Amino acid sequence: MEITVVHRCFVLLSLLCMCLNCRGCLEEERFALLQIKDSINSPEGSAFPSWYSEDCCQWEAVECDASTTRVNRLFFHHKRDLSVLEHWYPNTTLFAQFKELKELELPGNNIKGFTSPHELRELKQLQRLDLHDNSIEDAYGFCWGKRALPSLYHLDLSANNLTGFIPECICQSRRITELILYDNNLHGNISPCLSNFSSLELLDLSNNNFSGSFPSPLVHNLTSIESLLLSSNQFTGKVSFAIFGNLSRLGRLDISYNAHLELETESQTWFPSLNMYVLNLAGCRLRKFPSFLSTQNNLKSLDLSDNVLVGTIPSWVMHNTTSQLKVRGNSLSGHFLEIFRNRSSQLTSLDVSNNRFQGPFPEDIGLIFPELVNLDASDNGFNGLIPPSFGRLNRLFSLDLSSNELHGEIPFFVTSNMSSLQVLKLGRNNLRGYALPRNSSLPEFKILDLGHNDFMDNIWRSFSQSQPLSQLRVLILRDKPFGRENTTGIVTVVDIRSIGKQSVR
Ligand SMILES: *[C@@H]1O[C@H](CO)[C@@H](O)[C@H](O)[C@H]1NC(C)=O
Ligand SMILES: *[C@@H]1O[C@H](CO)[C@@H](O)[C@H](O)[C@H]1NC(C)=O
Ligand SMILES: *[C@@H]1O[C@H](CO)[C@@H](O)[C@H](O)[C@H]1NC(C)=O
Ligand SMILES: *[C@@H]1O[C@H](CO)[C@@H](O)[C@H](O)[C@H]1NC(C)=O
Ligand SMILES: *[C@@H]1O[C@H](CO)[C@@H](O)[C@H](O)[C@H]1NC(C)=O
Ligand SMILES: *[C@@H]1O[C@H](CO)[C@@H](O)[C@H](O)[C@H]1NC(C)=O
Ligand SMILES: *[C@@H]1O[C@H](CO)[C@@H](O)[C@H](O)[C@H]1NC(C)=O
Ligand SMILES: *[C@@H]1O[C@H](CO)[C@@H](O)[C@H](O)[C@H]1NC(C)=O
Ligand SMILES: *[C@@H]1O[C@H](CO)[C@@H](O)[C@H](O)[C@H]1NC(C)=O
Ligand SMILES: *[C@@H]1O[C@H](CO)[C@@H](O)[C@H](O)[C@H]1NC(C)=O
Ligand SMILES: CC(=O)N[C@H]1CO[C@H](CO)[C@@H](O)[C@@H]1O
Repeated sequence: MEITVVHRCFVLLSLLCMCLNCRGCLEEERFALLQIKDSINSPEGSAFPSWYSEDCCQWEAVECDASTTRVNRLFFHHKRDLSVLEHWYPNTTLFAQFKELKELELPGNNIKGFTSPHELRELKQLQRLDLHDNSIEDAYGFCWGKRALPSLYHLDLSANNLTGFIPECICQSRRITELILYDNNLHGNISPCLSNFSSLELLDLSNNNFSGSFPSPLVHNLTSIESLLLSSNQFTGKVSFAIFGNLSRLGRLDISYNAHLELETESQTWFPSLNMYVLNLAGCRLRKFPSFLSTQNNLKSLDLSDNVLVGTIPSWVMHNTTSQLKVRGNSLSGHFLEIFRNRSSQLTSLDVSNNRFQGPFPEDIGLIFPELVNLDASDNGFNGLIPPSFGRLNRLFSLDLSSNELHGEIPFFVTSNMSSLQVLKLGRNNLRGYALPRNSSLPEFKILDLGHNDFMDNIWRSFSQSQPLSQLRVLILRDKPFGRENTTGIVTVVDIRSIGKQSVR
């Protein structure tokens, strides 16, 4: 009797174990993962130390389908030990074991190529392949043929070492809607076959060496495009903005910094049906603020740097841009901040540097830009005092007012109330008084540039009377003497962790 009970218990337990096991991962998938672990750690490395339990679905960087318990997502981000200089050549046959794999992410693993790359064709369910930030050279490895990878919609080969032309065969993977190839060495004309990709929603070819005339016919055919990023290439020619006018889904456009591109925005009085949120037209030889911007009410980020804009910033540009505005490197002038009188802005980043703006900063600047994180107003003709209300900008991370005509003292609140400030550049002005007001407290401070001013105080005394600047890494004081000490000609770019204890000369 007792024996039967024990026996029954044993049978039950065994059944339970089998059941638990069958809910775990497949043996062949577990085995493949362990082989991948060996290979990513070869010849040395310590990735995935926790991979040993039975159920590989519980392992780090592995996800399984809840019902089939088959691996459906692998995300090995920066797992290969980069001190091992040898490249990794993953054996695609191992990955082909995961028949239900939907997402394969291998960024930052020093991959130069694959062994038997064509095996990836077995992954009929693969939707996303992310190989960002590796050293892959051969784009032809991604020619899988017409019917292969029928589910793949996202291919990211950015920040690799791809050279040559975009292979035509990539166009055979018709389902791709997101093609990301920025930061490579691709060159030549953009393959015309891409214009057959009418389903493309995201195309990012920035930071390559594509040349020839701007691919207007291609743009015309990308009727589903939402993000089109073609900046920092060698495209040439005169382009009318009208070519983008019919791309009704376009939300993000960047054609900045192409070699000889000249963008024409005013050839017709027309207001495109676009509703853009990011528009980067830096270095496009614009002479005027594009008038169509006055109807773009949802712009978050606008970059018109390094054009040939003159006059002042129109109020509709200031008011309609809600997060980032850059107009660096133009010939803009006037008192553009006047338009904010009694209004506040949601901008988090404003770069007006290297222009010809003048006049004082408004007294209530701290109320105008309550959200500001970065302000660069350097290389202009701003004058007057630094308003103490800067001290209200408690999110400000970086403030650059260098190379202007500011005078007076640094207000105490600027160096005591800006709890997030890490970078303060006030060099090349006519500031005087204490280099750092007494009792300054800048807990996050990392970079301080005070050179070329008329501070009377001994800089080290200023520092010693301030709260510890424990994070300070770089201090720049140039040319003009500080106080009575003979420090003329000093150029100090130092890593200071113990300021006040010793003086650096
Ligand atoms: C790739 O993996 C398969 C399956 O384990 C194996 O048969 C093959 O020899 C491997 N290829 C290389 C080049 O290591
Ligand atoms: C990129 O490829 C070139 C040869 O085409 C090679 O000289 C260079 O070292 C490679 N760079 C990297 C980062 O692998
Ligand atoms: C576009 O696709 C069609 C049909 O597949 C093909 O005949 C044509 O050559 C393609 N166009 C380009 C520019 O590749
Ligand atoms: C643009 O698309 C149309 C229809 O989809 C096609 O006939 C035409 O060849 C394409 N243009 C280019 C330049 O590929
Ligand atoms: C880019 O292409 C031009 C020719 O179009 C060539 O002279 C130049 O060396 C290339 N630059 C790089 C970084 O490959
Ligand atoms: C945009 O569409 C309109 C009407 O459909 C058409 O008249 C115009 O030529 C198109 N513009 C471009 C640049 O294709
Ligand atoms: C701003 O508001 C003040 C009072 O709150 C008012 O005197 C001034 O006229 C207003 N300025 C502008 C430009 O509306
Ligand atoms: C100091 O910052 C706080 C917000 O962090 C602000 O409410 C206060 O007005 C500021 N004080 C001065 C004098 O700017
Ligand atoms: C600096 O702090 C000390 C002690 O906290 C205080 O006695 C002194 O008045 C403060 N000086 C200034 C200028 O705020
Ligand atoms: C400052 O130092 C320089 C070079 O070290 C010297 O030529 C000059 O006479 C000194 N000036 C004073 C005021 O000590
Ligand atoms: C969101 C926003 O501020 N939209 C403005 C854009 O500019 C036009 C013209 O100045 C204003 O009428 C909108 O209110």
